[in-house]
Parts: sequence; structure tokens; C-alpha cells
Amino acid sequence: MKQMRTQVGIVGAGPAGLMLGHLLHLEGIDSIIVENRSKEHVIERVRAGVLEHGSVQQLVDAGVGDRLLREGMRHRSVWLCFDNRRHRVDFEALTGGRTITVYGQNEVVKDLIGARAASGRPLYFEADRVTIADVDTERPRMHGRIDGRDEAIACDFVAGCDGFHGISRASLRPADYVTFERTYPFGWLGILAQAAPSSDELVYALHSRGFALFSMRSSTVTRLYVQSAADEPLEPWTDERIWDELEARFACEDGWSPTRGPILQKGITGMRSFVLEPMRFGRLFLAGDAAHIVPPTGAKGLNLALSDVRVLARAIAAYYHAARTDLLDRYSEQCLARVWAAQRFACWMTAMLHRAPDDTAFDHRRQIAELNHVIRSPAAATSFAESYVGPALD
Ligand code: RFL
Ligand code: PHB
Repeated sequence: MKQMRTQVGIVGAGPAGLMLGHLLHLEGIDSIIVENRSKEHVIERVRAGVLEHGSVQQLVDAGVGDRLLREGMRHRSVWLCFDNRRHRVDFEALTGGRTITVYGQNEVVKDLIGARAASGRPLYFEADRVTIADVDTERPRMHGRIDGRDEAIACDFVAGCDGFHGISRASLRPADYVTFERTYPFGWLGILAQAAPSSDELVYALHSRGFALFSMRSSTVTRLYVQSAADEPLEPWTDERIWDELEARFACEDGWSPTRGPILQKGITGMRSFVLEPMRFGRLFLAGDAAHIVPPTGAKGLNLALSDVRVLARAIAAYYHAARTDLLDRYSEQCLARVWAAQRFACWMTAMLHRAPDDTAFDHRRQIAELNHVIRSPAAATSFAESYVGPALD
């Protein structure tokens, strides 16, 4: 077995792992990223689409925002659609000029992989059987089958950026952490459609048949979601049925509806809220979905992943450049404050916009009252807008 050496070993080449590697590179800090899937898979995986104001700034500040600024779609507001009407919530006016940007997560990942290649620092795809050891010592290690060889990588720190199903969290001793979890009795059926977006802004809808969301990826591709059961098979969801269901749920008196087009991709995902505390174990730091999951209704998951690694990169840089350990000590606390703020918002959005199987007519009326409150009360609209666009970068 060959022994490799790096300062920071990173498990996972999603947004968290790639951005961490890039931020460390900007600080002159070495890292090795190991990813178990292929490069094509990682780039093609369709996921999040909404970047908070601060996430855009973070990517631009880090020098990986050129294409994002060129091709990303800046949005100043969203529509809330219920009771047959659409109502615009003007984020820009309510938050003193902050906006969100629609830019596919896979595009962020593509840009970060490009930056990694330009840095010349290692990123190994299709790494097999990755494990982490000795995180309680000063020399934690990663092992795995990399480029067809069994390798051991000696590190100063290890970052577990391997998502919800990764090995980092699974390698912890159960006595060392606590988890907080909620699963929801519904899921999202998501499609990508070859159709020009028929709305300039995202549309979140609550209908007596359930939730629907209209989003987009480009001037020719629409991204849509419809509330489904949590573990439904895809087969009964024919293209025709999906479009009929979307049209029914978006029905509103101004006559707007999504434009139909060939469905390029479809999939069902379950919804959960999950937090693991703490996010640091000796010299192992968890970041992104490895430590927390939010239901996608609040569009926060990708943004949290980016903000975790921003905090972590700063803490690691302070360790190397100024021999400081206080920022590493505060990592978990600092990230969790933001994670719980996002959990609150995502739970609230999810409860306001979905129909649970045991909901009664009372619950539906209460949800409509909640939505009316958001559009009629400037205080409630401002609270919604502030949470949606996210906090300013410090
Ligand atoms: P990722 O993206 O899951 O990346 C983890 C990486 O680790 C790899 N990996 C391993 N590598 C080596 N060895 C192992 N044993 C490994 N096990 C796993 C994986 O292959 C992968 O490449 O986690 P990360 O970086 O923390 O990023 C988090 C985001 O991906 C996630 O939070 C968002 O996609 C959530 N999300 C949304 N977030 C937003 O901010 N805005 C949105 O609009 C939004 N919409 C969504 C979403 C998630 C969705 N799904 C699919 C759950 C919409 C949907 C439908
Ligand atoms: C998306 O464009 O994929 C998207 C937008 C808003 C959400 C979730 C997903 O809340």
C-alpha cells in the first residue's frame, strides 16, 4: 500500500467538497478530494437550482462566478399561487435589494471541477471503499481504492462532505452525537422539460390536490415539481398525467399555466429534515448534507453546504496561517445556528404548502390563511423574503 500525504482529506465531490477544496487552494492549503461516483455522474446529477444572494457572492468572490454571472438567472421575486390566484412577493423591495439566482447545482459543480483541474490539485473520481480512521489523533487517515490501487492518505484534517448517504457520518460512534429528524409523509416528483419557461419567476402553489412548484434551468428548459407520495413508483406517472396534474394545481384566474414540452428526465425524492450535532469530531469535520438535510421547499440545502465550507475553510486557514484553533473549536456552533434557522424556514414552507394524508379541511383553511397572511402583512412578507434570500455574507 502506498502512503499519500495531504493537509486536508476531503470525502465527496459535491458542492461542499469541491468548494472547500477550492477555498483551501486559494489559501495555499493542499487537499485531496476522493469521490466514489464518476465525473459524468456528478456533473449530470440534477438537483438544486436556487442560489441565495450570499452564495452568489461567495462563488464570485472565490473566482468561480464568471459563468454564473453570465448564464445564471437573477430573480427578484416569487409567485405564491393559491385559491385560484397568483401573488408576487417582491424580495428585492422587501430586503433592500437582495435577490436569488437560478443556476443548476450541476453547473456549480461543473465550474468547481474546472477550477480544481486548473489548480492542479488532486481530485479522484470512482474511488472505492473509502474509509476514515484515527480522527481522534493528530494524523487522521483516509483509505480507499484510488485509480485501481489501495491507498492510505495521511492528513492533518478530514472533511466529510459525502452527503446524506456517505461514509463519514456512518463512521462515527453513536455515543458521540445526537440526531434530530423528521420524515414527511409525501415526496416530490421532479421533471426537467424541454419547454421555454412561461413565467419569469418561480411559482410555489398550494392546491387541494397538493403542492406544485414551477422553476427553470434556462430559456429553453423548465424544472417542475409536483407533490407525490413518499415512495411511489414512477411508472404510473405518465407524461400526460404529470402535465395534467401540474395544470390542475397551478390553475389560476389570470390564465397562467406552464408550457408543456418533452420530458427529459423525471424522478421522485422523499423529504426529510435531519440535523446531526455536533459537526466536529476531533479532526473530522462534517459539512453539507453529511450533517444536515432540509426539505427542498425552502431551497436551502445547497446554500447551507456552501456556507458550512466557508466557515470551515476560514477556520482551517486560521490554523495554518496564525496557529489559531479557536475558529475550529467554534465551527460546529457557528454552522448549527444557521442550519437551525434554515430548518425552521424549510419546515414552515413545507407545512404551509403541502397536503399531508391525515390533513383535514381545517388544515387546508389554515394553510390558506397562512398564505394570505404572508401576502397581506408586510411584516410577514418581509420575514418570508429575508429567509428566502438568506443572510448577508459577514
Ligand atoms: P452532495 O451533493 O450529496 O455531495 C456528496 C458527494 O459525496 C459523494 N459520496 C462519496 N464519495 C466518496 N466515498 C463515499 N463513500 C461517498 N458517498 C457519497 C457523492 O457521490 C457526492 O458526489 O452533498 P453536498 O456537497 O453536501 O451538497 C448538498 C446539496 O447537494 C443538497 O443540499 C441540495 O441538492 C438540496 N436541494 C436544494 N438545495 C438548495 O439550496 N436549493 C434548491 O433549490 C434545492 N433543491 C435539493 C433541491 C435537493 C433535491 N433532491 C434531489 C434531494 C431539489 C431536490 C429535488
Ligand atoms: C429548483 O429549481 O430545482 C428548485 C427551486 C426551488 C426549490 C427547490 C428546487 O424550493
